Amino acid sequence: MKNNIIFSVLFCLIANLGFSQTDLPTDYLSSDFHKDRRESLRKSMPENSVAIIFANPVRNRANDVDYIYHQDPNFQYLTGYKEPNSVLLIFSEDQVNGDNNFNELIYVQKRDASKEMWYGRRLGVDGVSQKLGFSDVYNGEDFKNIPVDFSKFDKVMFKNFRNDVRDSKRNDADLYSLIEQFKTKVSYESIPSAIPADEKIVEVETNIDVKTLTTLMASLREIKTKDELVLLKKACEISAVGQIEMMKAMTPAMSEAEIQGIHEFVYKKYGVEYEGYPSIVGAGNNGCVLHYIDNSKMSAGKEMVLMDLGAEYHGYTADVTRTIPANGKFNTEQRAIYDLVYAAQEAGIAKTVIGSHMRKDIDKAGRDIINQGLFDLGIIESVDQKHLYFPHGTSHHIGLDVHDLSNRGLLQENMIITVEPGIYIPEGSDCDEKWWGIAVRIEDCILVTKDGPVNFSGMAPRKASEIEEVMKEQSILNAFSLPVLD
Ligand SMILES: [Mn+2]
Repeated sequence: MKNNIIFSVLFCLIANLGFSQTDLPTDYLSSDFHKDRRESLRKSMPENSVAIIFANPVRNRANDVDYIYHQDPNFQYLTGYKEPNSVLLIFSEDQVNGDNNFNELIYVQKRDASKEMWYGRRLGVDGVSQKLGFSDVYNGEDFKNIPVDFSKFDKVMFKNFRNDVRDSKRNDADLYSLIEQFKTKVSYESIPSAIPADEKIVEVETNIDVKTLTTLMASLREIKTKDELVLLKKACEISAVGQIEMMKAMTPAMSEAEIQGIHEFVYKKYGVEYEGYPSIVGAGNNGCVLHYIDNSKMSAGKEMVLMDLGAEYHGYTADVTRTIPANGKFNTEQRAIYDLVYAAQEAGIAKTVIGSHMRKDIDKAGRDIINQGLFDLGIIESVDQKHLYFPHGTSHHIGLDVHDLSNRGLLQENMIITVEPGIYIPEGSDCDEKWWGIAVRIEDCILVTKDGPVNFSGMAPRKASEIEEVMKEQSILNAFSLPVLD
């Protein structure tokens, strides 16, 4: 009882004084944007269907510390709600419940004075209805009484579960409970993919569909709206500025971690919330590990440093890579490989136009150049030789995910993709050892427009000679000296 009084007082403080939110960014996507996206999804849904989208789970880092929460991108796209433990339902047609008609429902985290004191403000039912523009909002604990009979729909569409969500016990409105309650309501145990392979003898009649929703969401998300492009452009430009500042600041004594820190410092100066993926900074041979995130080498020395980082601005992430010589000047071998990758990227960017195919056109254009070049340099024995020096594809969409959802058809206006050829020659490769430890990737974010490709990250130099010019500039960061510690 005493606790309740304390919490009530706290709640008033939190609601009225302590968390009055002022001086926030003013360029978040509006509730109208999210509402419009829900309308578009609804229009694309099959007749008599319902789509169910769950929030992302909270992930534990260790003991009582969780990883920073990141919303499920589909959920984010359709709602703008950033909290966990919630579920959204979108119906293809109006549903009737007594005298209430609805075509969408959202169940959200309940307000809780003590939790909010520790972890920050929750929007709650009122906040979600006022700020996010939903008219039918409920607390998660009401989900078990949802006024919906799922058996009457032709299709109940959701993304299949991975069964990796923790049960926090004691809470019947956490994500685990919402999912378990949902599974019971839709007779989830009867769908073929939920049954162990050796028991799949009888074809089961079910209205559950765990495939279509992803396709529908991809059709929406792969074409960016005007509002999304504003945020993506900003994310790309900030990432490019990070690259430029790092080119100026680079010295052979710098560690991979310090280089990472300079990029991320620039991001924060611009109000970026996160990195869109763990930052990759690999000097020399480390650059050959495609997703190298240890960033633990103590000094870059005479190597080239591959820097693949992306600012995530209001949910939208860039993906930009530059590879630069730590001492400011490419040596002969570094320059030969660099120029080859540059030529491949130029060819790929030129093909980033309406009607192109990411693999058959963009990737092929660059790969042909790289194969010919590796042959000319004597690194491979024929242009058709199978090799692992360019082991990844050239392009992917970017957006709320760094590898954004897409149906991978032909390019259309307002799609935005990366063009990122690379050459990686690990130590011990079957070629002259003068090439060993050279790794180059150049990556930009290219918008497809009626007037051809637009490079959102083009502010950061890509040409070898231009990189060397920028690296001659001084950086204020070189004067930043800290005490030596034992
Ligand atoms: Mn990429």
